[in-house]
Amino acid sequence: MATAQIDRPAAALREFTTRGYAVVRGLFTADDVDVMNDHFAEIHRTGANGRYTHMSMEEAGNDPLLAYPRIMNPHRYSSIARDYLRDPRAAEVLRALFGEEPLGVQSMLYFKPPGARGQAMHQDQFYLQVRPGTCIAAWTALDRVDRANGGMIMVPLTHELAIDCRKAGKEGAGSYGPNAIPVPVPEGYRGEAPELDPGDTIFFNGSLLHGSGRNVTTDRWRRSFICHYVGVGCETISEAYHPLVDMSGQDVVRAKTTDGGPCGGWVGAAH
Ligand SMILES: O=C(O)CCC(=O)C(=O)O
Repeated sequence: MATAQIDRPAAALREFTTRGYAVVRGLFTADDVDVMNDHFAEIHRTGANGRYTHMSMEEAGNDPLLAYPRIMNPHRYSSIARDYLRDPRAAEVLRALFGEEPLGVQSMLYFKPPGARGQAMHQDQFYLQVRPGTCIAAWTALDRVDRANGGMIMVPLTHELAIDCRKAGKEGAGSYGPNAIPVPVPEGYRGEAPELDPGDTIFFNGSLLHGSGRNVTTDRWRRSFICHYVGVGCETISEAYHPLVDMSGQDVVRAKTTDGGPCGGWVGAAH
């Protein structure tokens, strides 16, 4: 008897449209996860010709995030990261969610070792400043992820709300960086923490409120590869996201705005 094929992009679109985010199980294989983990460990070890720096645990005063800071935009110098940014399996889902061709604008690898602080609640569009429309993130688990090791907290339906624009510079409790902007969960909304296996990907709308807690385990890392995308119809985007990359791997030009900044980082402009 023939088994019914699951239409992955269509299922993701239904969930994404109604809730603001969709979990796609097994988007990447165990082999893909091994390739990514090995490659990002190599960047950490070698420094990628000065493009990535970190402290030893001793220099870092045992702060795991200083010893293992995130790797920003490895797709700009690593063909492995660039190939995963434009992976056909992710692109197929993104085409359904955007309703048009996607362009990659950012990649990040978070190591999030045991003890590492989480990321204050925020909306990505605050940083990317995409016009028209918004961005979509594809957040791929590279370890088994749950609340204890600092899994993502997603607040369904908040993608329908305006961007909460507050001034940067306030320390977010338990946050990655000193300049995080904690956005409170609005009344009537509730965060949820999807449990993920390595290779599962969360696709989420740029307006969706999300963040993560501290990794409170003593022995479980929470590595993740995160890419941000816009639709091909994007006209302007924050200057931190250039050049854009199309799904054939070519750089693409769009107008720059001086608003925004790297995701989760310093935003100089007052909003
Ligand atoms: O991985 C995390 O803990 C946070 C990631 C995040 O907030 C983002 O990609 O926008």
